[in-house]
Amino acid sequence: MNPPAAQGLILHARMATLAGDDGYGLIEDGAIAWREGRIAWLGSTAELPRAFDALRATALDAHGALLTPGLIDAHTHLVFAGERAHEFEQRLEGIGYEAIAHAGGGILATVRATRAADEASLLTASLPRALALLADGVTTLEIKSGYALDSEGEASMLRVARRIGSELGIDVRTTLLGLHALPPEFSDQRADYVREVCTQWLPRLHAEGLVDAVDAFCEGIGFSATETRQMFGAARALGLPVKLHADQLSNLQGAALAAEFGALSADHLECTDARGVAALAAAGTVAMLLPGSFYALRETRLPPIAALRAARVPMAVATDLNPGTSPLRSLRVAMNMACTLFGLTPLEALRGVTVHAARALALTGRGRLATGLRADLVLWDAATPAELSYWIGGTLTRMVIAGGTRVA
Ligand code: DI6
Ligand code: FE
Repeated sequence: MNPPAAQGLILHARMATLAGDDGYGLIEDGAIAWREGRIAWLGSTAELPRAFDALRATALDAHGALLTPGLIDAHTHLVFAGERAHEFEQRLEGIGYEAIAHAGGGILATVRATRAADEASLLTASLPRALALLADGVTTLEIKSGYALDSEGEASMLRVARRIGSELGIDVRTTLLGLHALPPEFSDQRADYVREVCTQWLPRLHAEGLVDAVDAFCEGIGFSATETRQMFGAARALGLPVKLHADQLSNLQGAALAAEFGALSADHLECTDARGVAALAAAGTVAMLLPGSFYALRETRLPPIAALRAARVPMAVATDLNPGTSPLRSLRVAMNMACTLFGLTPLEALRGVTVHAARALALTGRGRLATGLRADLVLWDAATPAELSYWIGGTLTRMVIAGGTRVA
């Protein structure tokens, strides 16, 4: 027998619908009804149609609390084994992130730990991180591979990512990040590694249904623009969307490269220049801001927020949750950092984890509250939308609903 259809009704909420091109789209004293996992009606509680009377018996009275769409964390690396607290200590002693990487630490330290873990322990290690995001209001989550760097291990990471979605009842989008670091067995054989990822792993993992998009770490300590281009060409040939770790530690013109391939998003952008901003604007590529790594690395170069804003480039905000540069388990804290460190307004931060984050994952049916969209909803212990960026830490969610079903 089928499980009962995911339906429900919330009354007397202050709803930030984020409908429209700007603003919160507030509905005061609002009601929202959903059936079969989709929003069936929303509007003023006083105007709720009789057709929804049957849902009234089990309706929830929000007593004026804030209701928003489920949050979307569109850039994470949360599947991995081990931790890198020792590198945190090293950086506090003044050793740089790039120096640690050159000495065999950094991403490759997590590769060693992840390769040593079996799939079950990888899931056990990763689930609590996803759960922390969920408890904080995240109902859609992107997870990248890139800590196994061999074909079978990357497949395991992506399967664990999918499994996290089914275990927690939230939607997980997977990204193949084969070009994250050069694995030791390929040192001095860069070209062979890139060719293998493009011509062997990608088609295979794609055929297994494990890849929703392709990413690369285009960086001095990562992969060059030429290598990234090769990867993007292979992805586009399979019809897969691309995105890019662009211009974080150095300006390799990653933003322009991402735009050239019609990337969904260009991520980081601390070193992006005017040319990169113009290219993003022309291509309609989302600027994915990751203040967690900026904070953890104690960066001083800010992404070009004013230029992005002026060029009307949509700005998303994500945690970049990873063991090295952003051990950040809360998307709301990322929103706070986006405001405090990058100068976003709380409105921009909220649109950045809803409307614009949905766009960065090519998901059109969520990120806002409107009839027909997925019933991904969060009821908050807050009265105003700015509070979501204002409070730092602690739990603010009262109820989290994904696809019409309560998940937290
Ligand atoms: N994303 C990444 O892939 C790298 N930086 C970032 O923002 C590094 C991840 C790591 O050090 O494990
Ligand atoms: Fe990242």
